[in-house]
Amino acid sequence: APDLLTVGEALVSLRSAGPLAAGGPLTMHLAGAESNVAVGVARLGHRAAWAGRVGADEFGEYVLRQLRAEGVAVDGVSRDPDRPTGLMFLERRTADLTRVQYHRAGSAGSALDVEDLRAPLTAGARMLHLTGITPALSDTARAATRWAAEAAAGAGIPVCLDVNHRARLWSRAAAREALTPLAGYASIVIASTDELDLVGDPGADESTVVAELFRRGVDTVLVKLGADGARAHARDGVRHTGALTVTAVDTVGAGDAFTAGYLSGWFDGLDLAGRLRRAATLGAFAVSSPGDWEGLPRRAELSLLDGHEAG
Ligand code: KDG
Repeated sequence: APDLLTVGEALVSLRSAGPLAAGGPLTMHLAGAESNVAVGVARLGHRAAWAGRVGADEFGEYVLRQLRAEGVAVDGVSRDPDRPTGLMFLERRTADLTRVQYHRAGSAGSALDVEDLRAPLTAGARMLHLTGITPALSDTARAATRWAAEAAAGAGIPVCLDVNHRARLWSRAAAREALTPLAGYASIVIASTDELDLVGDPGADESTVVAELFRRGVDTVLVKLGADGARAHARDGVRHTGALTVTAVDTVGAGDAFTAGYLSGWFDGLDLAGRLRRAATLGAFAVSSPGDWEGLPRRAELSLLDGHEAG
């Protein structure tokens, strides 16, 4: 069984270095929060598997080639002969602003179904990673995510829920309705400050949301603070980590890198401080190199950013 099993939609991302409306060259990349996490974990030498659906098209072939090249197991992937692989366009609108457009409605990945996840879940894993993107894709994908969380929790596989709110896909109210019950199956919940109310009561402050998640069985709540680092709430207290001081060139994928680093530390049996440090290190690699995941470190490269810790 792999260390990590993650489930979701992998996309082909067509990136433009300038405004899309002005045209110009697009470059083709693998994208998808869950597959980004799988790549990050696999680069550090852990066994990672990604399960989901891609089209029986060239884009699906490309997604599988990229994942295989990164050492991510794809035995649990279904090819859908009737639906295309989802696409997204990512434009650098200005030096500081990137914008995303999805072409994923009706995609192979959005047709994810419980049946797609039975075999991967039966194979087991040390950790199941889910994001709040997948339940936004369709009714069947929402049911499949819920089923996977319940099946994993029932089989003693800890679940990491990475909220990842995508405002282009659904409203905050719809997200809250789906994600709050999902959080009840999780051991680890990862959210940015503005996402906490999607796994708790609207308007509740951080400590209230965290206390309620603990009451429902969550062990660790990681609150991402962007350039200010992250705060980890564990049952025995709160710990803060600063972000590393690096030059940010592309923040897309930073959250996925943070999650991959945290989970890698967990697989290595590191204590909370060590897990947070690795999470911050991977986040720093992601923001200071172009691409969602291309710049993530291999294990021997983890120490490259030593000395970049904030004071
Ligand atoms: O987490 C980075 C993602 O935004 C990107 O890879 C695509 O999964 C994606 C999404 O739904 O936005």
